[in-house]
Amino acid sequence: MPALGYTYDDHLPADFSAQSLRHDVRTGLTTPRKWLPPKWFYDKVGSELFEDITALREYYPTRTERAILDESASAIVAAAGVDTLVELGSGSSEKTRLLLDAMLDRADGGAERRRHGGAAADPIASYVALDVSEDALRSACAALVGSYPRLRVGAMRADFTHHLELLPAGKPMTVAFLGSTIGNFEPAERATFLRALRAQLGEHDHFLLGADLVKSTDVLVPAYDDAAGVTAAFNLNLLDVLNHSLRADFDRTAFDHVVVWDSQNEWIEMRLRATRDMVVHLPDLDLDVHFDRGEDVRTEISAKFRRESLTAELAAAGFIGRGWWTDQRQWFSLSLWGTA
Ligand code: AVJ
Repeated sequence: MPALGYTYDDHLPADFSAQSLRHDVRTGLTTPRKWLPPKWFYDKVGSELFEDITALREYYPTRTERAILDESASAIVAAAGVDTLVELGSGSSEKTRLLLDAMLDRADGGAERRRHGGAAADPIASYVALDVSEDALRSACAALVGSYPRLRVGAMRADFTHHLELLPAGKPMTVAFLGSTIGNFEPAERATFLRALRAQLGEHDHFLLGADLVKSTDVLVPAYDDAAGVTAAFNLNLLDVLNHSLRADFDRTAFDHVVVWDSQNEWIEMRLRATRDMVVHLPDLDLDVHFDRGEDVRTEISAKFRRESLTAELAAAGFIGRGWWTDQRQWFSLSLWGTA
């Protein structure tokens, strides 16, 4: 047992983030319809701003998902029969605690087993956190080790869009993908991701998905364009991330935070709109980027789902519905999927 109390496996090269950021920025800013992937929002400041977003009155997803977990974690765990929980994009692993509590309670129903064999501290369940951020992994796992003496905790630094083949095999596992992070994928990426995940799961494994649902634009738009301007600051921080990590010279006062509901695709788009003509220099990429006044850079899509179409997408990837939990207003869903 390592002194940390958790195992740490790094599957990414040390310069992974730097290299993929360079690649993404070059790709996204040299195309006629400029875009940047949302994963680069989450530097230290961006992660703090996201935490602030989750507490906003207008931003319902986090608290709604937590309310569903509060209500239904035991039912979910009972349906999945979880021994090993693997969480993709685990971040702070904060909401995960509700699932871990239910898992440990359930495993302890085998208190019998504990009394008759093994020391009191033998692990009765396992949790594997998978994230690209070493800082997030280490602080989340250290905190979990402190709170859950009977949980085996592992951290995997990996990118869930590329490294699903690294998922642990053996014990029946449930792979959790919470917070509607899946909404950041475009439909084609979603299909690829779901198939890749399905290929890693055995017949007793499950997939637990947190997905935000389609609802009135009166609710959706303010959730991404809050009155206090926290989401605007979160969006604009992306320019600071580029300035700091690529020595770019974006003037963040020359961009507006723009939120659009795309009713065709049923997704929210966040954009940064240039308020004047300008040239931005990215010396680390040996690149100058021209912006026209009024030109947009798409920084995020946040797709919203319906039960029927989600079920069809999951079925196309080889998953079968095992449970659907939602809040009273049906704003957010947690769904459990089996493989056989
Ligand atoms: C973390 C991707 C689920 O899409 O709602 C919050 C990120 N962006 N406000 C979302 C986000 C703007 C969030 N996800």
